[in-house]
Amino acid sequence: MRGPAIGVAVLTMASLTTGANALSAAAPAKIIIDTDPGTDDALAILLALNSPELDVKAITVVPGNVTARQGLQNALQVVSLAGRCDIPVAGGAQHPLTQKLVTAEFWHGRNGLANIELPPPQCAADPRFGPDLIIAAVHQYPHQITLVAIGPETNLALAVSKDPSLASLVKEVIVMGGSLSGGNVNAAAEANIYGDPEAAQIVFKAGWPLTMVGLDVCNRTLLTPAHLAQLAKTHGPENDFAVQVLQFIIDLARRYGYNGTALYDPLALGVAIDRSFVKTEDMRVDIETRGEFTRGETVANRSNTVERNVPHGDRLWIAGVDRVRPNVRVAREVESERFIEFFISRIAGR
Ligand SMILES: [Ca+2]
Repeated sequence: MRGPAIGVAVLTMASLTTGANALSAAAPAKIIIDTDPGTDDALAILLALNSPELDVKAITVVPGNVTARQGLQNALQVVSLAGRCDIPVAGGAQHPLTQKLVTAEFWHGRNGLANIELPPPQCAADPRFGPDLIIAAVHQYPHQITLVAIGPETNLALAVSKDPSLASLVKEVIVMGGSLSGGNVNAAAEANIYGDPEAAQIVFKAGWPLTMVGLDVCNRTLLTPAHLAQLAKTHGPENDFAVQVLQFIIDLARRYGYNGTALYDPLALGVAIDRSFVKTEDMRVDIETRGEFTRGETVANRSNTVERNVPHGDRLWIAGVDRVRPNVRVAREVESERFIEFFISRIAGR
C-alpha cells in the first residue's frame, strides 16, 4: 500500500530529476470514471469516493444501462449522497456511435438505481461535454490519468478520435467489459461492448495501455446474502443505500438461479486501487463489429499468433506463423473473496 510518508520522502531528490512522475507514484492515482449509472456503477462510484488511493478528477456519463439524461441525474445523486460536489460530473454522448441505444432498466430498475428514490442532487452538472473534459484533464495531468470505463465506450472513443494524442498521454485505461468465455447479452457479447461495438473497437485499437476486466472474471466476485448481512450491520447514508441496491440485485439474480450478485463495475475500480486483485495476461483482442451471432464479442488471441496464408497454385497454403502484438492486459484470475471483503470494508459505516 502507498502511504503519505513515502510521498514526503519523494519530494526531495526524485522530484528534482523526474518531476511529476515520481510524485504521482506516491500520490493518489488520478482517475476519471466514465459510467452509465446503473446499480453496480453506483456501487463502483461509492467505492472510488471512499478510497484514499484514488483522486477522482471527474465523472463522465455515457448512455447504456439508462439514457444519458437519467444517467447524469443518477451520477449527480450518487455523488451528492457521498457529499462530493467538488468532483465535476459531466454528460457526454447521447447515443452510441452508430447503433440504437439499448437500455437496461430491466436489470437496474426503472430509474437505473434499483427504484430507490434518492434526494434531488445537491451537486450541479459540469457544463462541459464529457469527452472534452476527458481531453482537458489528460492534458492537464499528462501521463497521470487512468480512465476507468464502466459503461459502453462511446465517450472514450469520441475523446481519443478527436484527440489521438490521448493514447500516449493517459497513464492507462481500465475497462469493465468483454469476456473470454461467452457473453451476458447473448452467447457471445458482454453488455458494455454490445452497447457500442464500434466505440469499443476504437478504444481497443487506440494504442494506450489497456486492461480489460471482463465478465468472466467479474462473475467470480459473487457478493452473497451472507456478505450483504455483514454490510447491513453497519449504517450511514452510503452504506444503507448500498445495502438497498445490493438487496435489489441479489433478489433479481435469485430469480435467475444465482445466490448473489457479481461486483462488475466495482472490480474495475478495485483494479485501479490495487492491481493485485487480478492477474492479467497480454493478448491481442479485437471487437467483432459484424458477425451473424457475434457482434460485440471480444475476440482474444490466446497465443498471439496467426497463420500466414499465401497463394500456392489454385489454393492458399500456410507459409508460416506470425506473431501479433498484444494490445490488452486481460484479467484472467481474481482474488474474489479478498476483493469482496475490501469492497465491504470501504462502504461500511459511510
Ligand atoms: Ca456500468
